Amino acid sequence: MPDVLEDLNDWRRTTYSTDVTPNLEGKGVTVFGRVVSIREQGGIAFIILQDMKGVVQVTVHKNKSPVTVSDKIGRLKQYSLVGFKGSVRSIAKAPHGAEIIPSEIRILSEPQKKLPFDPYGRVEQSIDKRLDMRVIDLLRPQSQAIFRIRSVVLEVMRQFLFEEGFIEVNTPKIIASATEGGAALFPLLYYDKEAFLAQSPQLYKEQLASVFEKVFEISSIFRAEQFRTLKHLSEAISVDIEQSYVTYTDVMELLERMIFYVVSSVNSRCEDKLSSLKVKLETPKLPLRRITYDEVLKILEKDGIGIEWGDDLSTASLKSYSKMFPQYHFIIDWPTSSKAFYIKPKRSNPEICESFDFMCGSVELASGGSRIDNRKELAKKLIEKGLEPKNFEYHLKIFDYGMPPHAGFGLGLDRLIMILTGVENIREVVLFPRDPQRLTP
Ligand code: AMO
Repeated sequence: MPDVLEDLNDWRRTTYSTDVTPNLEGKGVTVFGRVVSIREQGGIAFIILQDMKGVVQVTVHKNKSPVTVSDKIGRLKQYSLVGFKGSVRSIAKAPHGAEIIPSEIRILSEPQKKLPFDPYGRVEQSIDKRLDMRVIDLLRPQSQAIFRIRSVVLEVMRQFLFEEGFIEVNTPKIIASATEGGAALFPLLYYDKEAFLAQSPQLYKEQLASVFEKVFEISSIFRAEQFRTLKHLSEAISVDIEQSYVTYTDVMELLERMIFYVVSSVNSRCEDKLSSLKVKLETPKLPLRRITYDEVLKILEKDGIGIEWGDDLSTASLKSYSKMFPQYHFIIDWPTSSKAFYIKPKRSNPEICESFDFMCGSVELASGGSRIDNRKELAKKLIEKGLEPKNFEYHLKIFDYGMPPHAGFGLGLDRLIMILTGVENIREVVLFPRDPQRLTP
């Protein structure tokens, strides 16, 4: 370790970078952060320091500074982690209109290797290269903006759901049986038994809604997707809600109000982050459009795209149809055969079920519906879907003790963040994404 490195000892931060403003003129401050750049000009060194809030300029007049400071500045490397004690001076050209004239510096850590790429540079790196060194990539202003927006979204969603009277629950991620028929499972050895990673908290959230009435969970869902696409991950985060004594129309209304709240909050709290990503968010006008599956098929037919009634909407057909509906909307009343076994068929026409997909353009952000709340009917649907009721006995037996009518949805958090930050690849909005080709970092 080079001899210049020092310990933190009794140094503690007094001020964040963005709070170094002309208001603090002449005041003493202690700041910490990473050296973004060092520029020398006519015996003056300008250092840009980045901390969790932003950047601050530290200016060293080599002749006027204490020898210890100018000495260390001479050896300071880009990307080092340092602390400065100094006084604040107003200067219009500096970020936030002020800079720090340091009286002391502590170099706490410095890079031992050349960075694989410059996170502050202008050269665009491939996403794979960036993900291989994700922690360095996270220093980039764009990545910072994405993950700070993501954190605000999580915060305000929780706030919204708590205000609506929901309680947050945690359900097991090592489970005994599939819930989302189509999407493949990750099997694992659980002691001497076969188990799976949870595709969804579906059955647990339904059971819990029978007791707590309004529950939500924000957690990982695992899908063994076979293909690498821009919208699919092997591990995604889902915002799941389930509510008793309501139907799918009520939870759609809840979902659209939640989206309205999220978009309004991101607009008011993340203005600088959105502008650094060059994104303008339009607050959705409620109620959102509800288009039936049958209507979508008619629209596609006019466009020359034939979809067999009962089939899912292909990516290509959604691309075409989304030109007409580029904003948030619902596709409702899907064929019963196209949805999971727990979705309730309509009493008036059991070929159609009380279900919805929540879309933004061609991106499916959430799906949900009213649930079957009767044991016999649920067992029958399991068989129709080729599933074994005995594998679901742990769930079916709950219905023997009374199950209220209930409905809910699962919202893909990562996909929502893609829309809110305007990125095309879902991996951009996940810290350490998992896909068929990526298991590290
Ligand atoms: P579904 O399977 O439609 O429904 O999943 C809900 C939402 O989760 C997101 N999602 C994904 N995001 C990224 N990568 C994936 N591989 C992936 N798979 C799903 C999507 C999707 O709309 N139990 C039901 C929900 C319910 O009815 O409450 C379910 O899991 O945005």
